[in-house]
Amino acid sequence: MARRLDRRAFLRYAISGLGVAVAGGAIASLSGCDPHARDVGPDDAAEGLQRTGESPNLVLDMRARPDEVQILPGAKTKVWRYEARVLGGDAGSVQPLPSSYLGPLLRFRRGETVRITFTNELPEPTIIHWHGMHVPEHADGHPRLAIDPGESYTYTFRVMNRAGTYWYHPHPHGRTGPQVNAGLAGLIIVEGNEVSTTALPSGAYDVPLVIQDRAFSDDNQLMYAATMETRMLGFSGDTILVNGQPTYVLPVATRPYRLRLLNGSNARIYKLGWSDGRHLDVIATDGGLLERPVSRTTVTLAPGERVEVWVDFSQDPIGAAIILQNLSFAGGDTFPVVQANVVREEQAHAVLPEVLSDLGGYREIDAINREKPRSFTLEMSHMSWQLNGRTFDMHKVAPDEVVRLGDLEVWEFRNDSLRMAMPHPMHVHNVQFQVVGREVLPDFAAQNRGLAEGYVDEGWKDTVLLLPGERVKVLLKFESYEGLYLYHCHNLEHEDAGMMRNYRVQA
Ligand SMILES: [Cu+2]
Repeated sequence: MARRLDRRAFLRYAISGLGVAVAGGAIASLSGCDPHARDVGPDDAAEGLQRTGESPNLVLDMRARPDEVQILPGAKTKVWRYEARVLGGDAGSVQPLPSSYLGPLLRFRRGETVRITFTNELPEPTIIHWHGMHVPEHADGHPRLAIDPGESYTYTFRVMNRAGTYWYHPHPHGRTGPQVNAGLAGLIIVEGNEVSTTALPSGAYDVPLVIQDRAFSDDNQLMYAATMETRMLGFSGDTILVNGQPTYVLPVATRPYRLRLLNGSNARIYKLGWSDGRHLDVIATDGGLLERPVSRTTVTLAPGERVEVWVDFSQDPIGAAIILQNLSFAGGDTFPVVQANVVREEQAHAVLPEVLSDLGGYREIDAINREKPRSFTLEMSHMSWQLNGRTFDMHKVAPDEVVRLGDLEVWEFRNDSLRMAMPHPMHVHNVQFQVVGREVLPDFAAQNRGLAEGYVDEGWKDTVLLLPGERVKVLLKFESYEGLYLYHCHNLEHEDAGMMRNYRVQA
């Protein structure tokens, strides 16, 4: 039985932030995280990229096409889905997700080169974006590169990211929300030399979990509405799917697991917690393993974000059900996301490593604009979401959207406009960044607390949530590639409605 949720939770959330009088505009510090003391980038910046003349270590053929899958009992659901197969090379693999509309799990090895030829078999233009990956301009999936039905596009890039959990999804302008909703998304796992790789659960104990919400019609078809309401709030479904399936049950043994969680929803934010109150041991964020595990009673996961969690079932009896729940916030429901059923005994003398990885990192003091961060105001104007008063323009780049190749910068996102307060998960293409500051207007602190306590700002990130009244500072370095990239809100309806801008990296 699929679970239906209260669709108005987001509306209430938005309204709760409206019309709040803010005196003075003083900013209270909510939290900050230490800049990391080493200046090693996330991806071996100095290494040259275009190793021309060299043949790729992995060659994939991918397509997007209409299909039908069994999601709910009864009629099959019409979806759009990605397919992939290996044409050559051995530096990775393609792993289909059984009985799911999701695209196959792509495994890449760090340092290897990949060539992917993508063919559009949909009835409308599309293009793939490799979310979180540091790739050349031509491979980033900018909407101007969208291809028509029947056309193909070839991506060639070297896998420079840290080992971790990334993903891919469409990025055509104005149609990303409906295309993702129709089923187009898949996971990427980059494998590499993590300090603690051997100490972490692997194989069947390393479980990818893609969390999405959908709305179904009475005959089991996906519903999607682009209305004024969804342009404002984003589209939320009333049925939770994990790996494309409702009521997701994970049979587990009495041992530790590594869960890789992606929020692949268009707009829904999750406040995740274990049903028995055990803490979540977070081991990784968007850009791979943390330096050390962090413990949280809840973890907040916004659209586009990933988090990896270690969980140990060795003390749980056979027959126990431990549920990863979404906990109520802003008037929404508490509901199960993943139910782990303990089904068998198994001895594994694995312990959670104290040190997980060499995180590396930048220092704010080294940023060229540390005195005056590049700032981006998130606000509603003329009934549209804007960044510094601008909406998306396919080819335009404003003077304050040009950065220099090799520069380390501080960017500050400011969600402190009082006109309309909404959460915005901000995503920057081409980079992994560090969160080095997070502040909240005092009048918003209390209403945000339930979600803010679940932030994991300690690791490398490419998407960061800003709740109403918040300002977030990030450190980012523009390495390896010149070209046109994007920054945008990852609430896909906000993105489609224009809450996206180009930025240019130039030498
Ligand atoms: Cu937004």
